[in-house]
Amino acid sequence: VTDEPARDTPPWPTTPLAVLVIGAGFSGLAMAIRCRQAGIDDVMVVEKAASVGGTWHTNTYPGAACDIPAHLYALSFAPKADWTRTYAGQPEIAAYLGGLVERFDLARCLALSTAVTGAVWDEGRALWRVETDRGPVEARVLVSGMGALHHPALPAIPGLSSFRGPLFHTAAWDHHVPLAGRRVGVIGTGASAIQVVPAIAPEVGRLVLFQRTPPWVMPRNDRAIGPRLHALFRRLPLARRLLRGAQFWLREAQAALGFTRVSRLTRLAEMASRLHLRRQVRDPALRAKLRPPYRLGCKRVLISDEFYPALTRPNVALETGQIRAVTPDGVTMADGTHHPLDVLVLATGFDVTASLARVPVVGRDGLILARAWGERVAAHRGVALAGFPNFFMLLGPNTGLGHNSVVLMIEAQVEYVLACLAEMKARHLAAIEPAPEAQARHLAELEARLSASIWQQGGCASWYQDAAGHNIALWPGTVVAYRRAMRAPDWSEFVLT
Ligand code: N01
Repeated sequence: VTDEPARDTPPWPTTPLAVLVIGAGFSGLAMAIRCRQAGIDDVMVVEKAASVGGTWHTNTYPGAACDIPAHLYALSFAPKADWTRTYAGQPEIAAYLGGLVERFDLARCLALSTAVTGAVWDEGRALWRVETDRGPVEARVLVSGMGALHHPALPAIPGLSSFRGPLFHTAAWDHHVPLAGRRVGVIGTGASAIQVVPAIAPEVGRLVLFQRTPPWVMPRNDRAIGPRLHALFRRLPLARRLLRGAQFWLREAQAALGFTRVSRLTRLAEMASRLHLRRQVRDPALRAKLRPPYRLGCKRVLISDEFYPALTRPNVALETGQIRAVTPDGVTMADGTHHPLDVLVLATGFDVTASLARVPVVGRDGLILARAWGERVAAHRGVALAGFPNFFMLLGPNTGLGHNSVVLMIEAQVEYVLACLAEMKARHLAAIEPAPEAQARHLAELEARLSASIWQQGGCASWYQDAAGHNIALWPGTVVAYRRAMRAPDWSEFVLT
């Protein structure tokens, strides 16, 4: 994906907007579309990249694809009949999101290549003063669609910056670097790495995969979806909805049956994953290195039919030792083994709290968001925060999913925010924010459920947790339960002024 210059930039607002949305990924685009459909025309989305798409614009690494079926990973009000595979690749998802701009006439409310640098709540005027690199803008309501998987986490490995060859993170893939015949190292074995490794293994001269913790991997069963089904889905939208419904309920059943706890289902899934490994890797020594030492579900469960076979290729080595240092010409292990490399890829994940922490958001009485989150990153129902009036987060704390499509969570949140906006209009409110007691109650309920979850009990560390071990990323229930809780805001949980 090339960054094209921004087009159709709307005139810069000189009077306060009704709604300003930060980020033009799934969340921001959904918010803008639904605002417009609800009759709120005075909405603008600012996006620092030159194109829409968010994570699907930036993550262009070879093999990038979604591990949720495409029909389920699309907005319910913007279906697409002709997804070409069960699991869509990054180019197709990026094109889908790009297509929403024309489909919903968003160009006039989209400011691309515009970075938000800070936002301050103006109590006297009851609005947000937002600074961008294009100038200031004011809005009565500020919505963050910045996402969590956004700022690359770079590993604290000694000597990293001394590496002489090309070195880049999966989320900033350098497509100018030729890989053919070269010695490539990949650090990490999460969702990004297991897609990159099989995609580049046939091309590179030698690939060394540095694994710290082996992932649980399940079969993927990806299939091409042909023109016949496309035609059927176009002629008979009900058929597409039935497929989406089946994909949804299959995943919901897993959560309802206890996928978020150590349960019988966990053991069954572990057996299925071990069978997958046994079928794909004949070498017992390699198999032993790939057996996870923690319970399935503790980290994100990965799906791939190509990852294990890629590791059995003669030009691929799995290194499970501890990395001592990166040197100018490769990676040295704690036992002294040295892997000479030409290119080093960091598939080391994301700093999940960085997005909002790096953009100073200052609420009532000078309260800085990063400081409000000092003890624990949290939000009332994952979307709003006491002390931050008229501020909403999409895919905020504890609203990610390990089992189903996050697009469904985003839609529930967008509708919740719209209900708040409608209430503000109907009751001529200047400001709305969660009551601290309601927020504390929500958090206590969340913590109680999380403490019994597989993510706390499964014996692993992951990006779901903060340094103190709190899971700050995932919703510990079904999507149905979340949607039910979000169907209509309970005004007793809010301070309305
Ligand atoms: O990142 P990760 P990711 N030395 O944090 C290792 C979504 N996503 O980009 O497990 C050595 O999962 C780390 O090791 P360990 C999805 O939600 C979705 O892969 O901590 N290794 C781990 O193996 C996903 O969960 C899709 O021991 C180091 C890896 O780096 C999320 O993004 C595709 C290290 C990081 O894994 C993040 O996935 C891609 C060090 N110092 C991403 N530091 C799809 O939809 C870290 N590691 C398919």
